[in-house]
Amino acid sequence: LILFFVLLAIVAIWRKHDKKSMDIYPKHIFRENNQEEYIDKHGIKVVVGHYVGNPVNKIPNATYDMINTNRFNPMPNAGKNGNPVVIEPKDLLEMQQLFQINRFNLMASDKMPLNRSLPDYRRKKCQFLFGDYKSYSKTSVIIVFHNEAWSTLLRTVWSVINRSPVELVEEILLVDDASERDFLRKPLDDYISTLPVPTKIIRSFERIGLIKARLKGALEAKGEILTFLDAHCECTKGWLEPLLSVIKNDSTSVVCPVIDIINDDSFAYVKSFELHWGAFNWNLQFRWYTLGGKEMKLRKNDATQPFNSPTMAGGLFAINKKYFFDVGAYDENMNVWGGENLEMSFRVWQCGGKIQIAPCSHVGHIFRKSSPYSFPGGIDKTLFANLARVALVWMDEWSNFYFKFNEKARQVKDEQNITSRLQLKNKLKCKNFEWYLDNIWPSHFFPKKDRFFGRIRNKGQDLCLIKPDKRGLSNQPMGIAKIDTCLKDEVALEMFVMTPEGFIMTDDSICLDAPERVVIGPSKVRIMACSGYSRQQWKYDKKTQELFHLTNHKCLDVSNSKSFTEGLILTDCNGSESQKWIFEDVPWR
Ligand code: UD2
Ligand code: MN
Repeated sequence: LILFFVLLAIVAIWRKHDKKSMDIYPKHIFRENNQEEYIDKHGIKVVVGHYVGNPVNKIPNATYDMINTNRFNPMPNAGKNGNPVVIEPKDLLEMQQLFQINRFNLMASDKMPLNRSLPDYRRKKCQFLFGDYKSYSKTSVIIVFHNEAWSTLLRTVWSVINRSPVELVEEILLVDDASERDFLRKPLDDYISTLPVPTKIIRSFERIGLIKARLKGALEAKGEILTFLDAHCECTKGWLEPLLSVIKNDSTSVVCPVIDIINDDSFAYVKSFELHWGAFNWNLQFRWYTLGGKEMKLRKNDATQPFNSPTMAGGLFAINKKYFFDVGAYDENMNVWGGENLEMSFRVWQCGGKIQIAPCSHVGHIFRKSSPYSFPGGIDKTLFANLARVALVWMDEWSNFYFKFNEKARQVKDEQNITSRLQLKNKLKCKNFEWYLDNIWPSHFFPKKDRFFGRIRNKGQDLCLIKPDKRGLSNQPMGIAKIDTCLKDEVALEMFVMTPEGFIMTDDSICLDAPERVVIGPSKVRIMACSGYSRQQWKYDKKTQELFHLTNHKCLDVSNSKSFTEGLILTDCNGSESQKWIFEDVPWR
């Protein structure tokens, strides 16, 4: 009997041990090539799928071996100083094959050392602003990843180690969202244990998505500040001090660096414009805008000060840990990818905090044209459900506006249980969306009650004013103003807003624009970035149905001359049908 129990105990211990050794790493599955399509936050149609070759260009699929092997093989000078990586012609086919895996040039990345050099991208003045950095709170740097490449992941880590003051980094936390690569298991554990900064890997066994992965990291973080990064970034000199300095002065400020571009093909580091801020369009897609002329002037003397941004891109930011949890962390019912950046932006602003960009802080990020991973549950159940939650919780009656033009979000909106998020909103006494629009983004283009919203139809031709990029004519949102067949359904693509000041605009912050000075003969009318200048102001006469330019008093007309094919023109008012415009209200409230 004793022998039997001893045997049982041994078996139990052995099984426990075995289970443990199996459980250290997430499950390893390779899925089928499942492709999905969606419109990304830059408005581009994106195919999500798995290592699919391009049959048109005869690029074969990436092989299992390519996907699961770490091919990091650095050459000391590749990518040096932020320069592009050169690939030899004999390697081009393999390069394209490897590109499928992460949807960036993996071969180029694998040629670059983990600590490639980069110039100091800051303005001179930035170098002298943070002398007291030792008094700032320490940060945990949290990097979440799913199937990231070895070289990009560890280059991110090394850029943190090499370019941050040691006094300010408490630890680096890598959160593995159920990656399926052998080299991200034991080899990564072993590598991490050799790093000079305390670095830990937190593993999720199930695919939980980047939102819950970040939450997991935040819960384990020891630092007073949390700094989140995507797993394919490169921090540049002096990136951290400006972020932590803002939080030292105001613990309710969520601070983002300037996000520079690491070219997805050449891995060249491209500095981006410092004074960009974030907002969003009618489809709740994140958009960058440029600081307006007035604000620019204000900043002429000092372009190093942090400035407010209505929304953030989402991946790169620092936040006080206590504030992160006080203000509601993340919505735990958001899955996989997308929408969390707007959710956090609306929440922080409406509930008393700020989103800011610190122009002295530069971090590079690989922007990809498509997504390398699957969306478990499908895009409709993930991305659009996330966006539906954003709208339901934070946009009040404005959510109707979003749902009216976004069928996919409309279809999943009734399934959402948002009770706990509404309780949070209540508890924090958050302001409403209208307040946010009026105060945080006064130049927004949403159809408030004081303005016209709908279609603008030409009476003579029975055609509608369109955005230049409608119907895939080009990806340029700007160009000559045109009219085209009015669509049967009410589609956001052909909707315009006319403000009380006379700006006729649409959601990419583009406005109907014509030269101010009166010229002889007709002049072209364009759709251009809204400038706030009088050349974009119009007046509509309901009686005559004429739409005329506020300063030169000419009428908007349809061109019939060859040199102005298709385009709209400004010409002397003559009462003809082609100068008559019908403003068709589209109700949405
Ligand atoms: C942007 C953000 C990203 C996130 C996303 C919207 C920047 C530069 N990037 O898109 O941080 O806010 O918009 O949700 O602002 N990941 C997981 N599990 C997943 C999917 C992704 O861990 O299921 C990781 C991924 O490995 C990466 C990070 O999450 O490190 C962001 O994903 P991305 O790079 O595909 O997102 P991106 O840059 O297109
Ligand atoms: Mn990214």
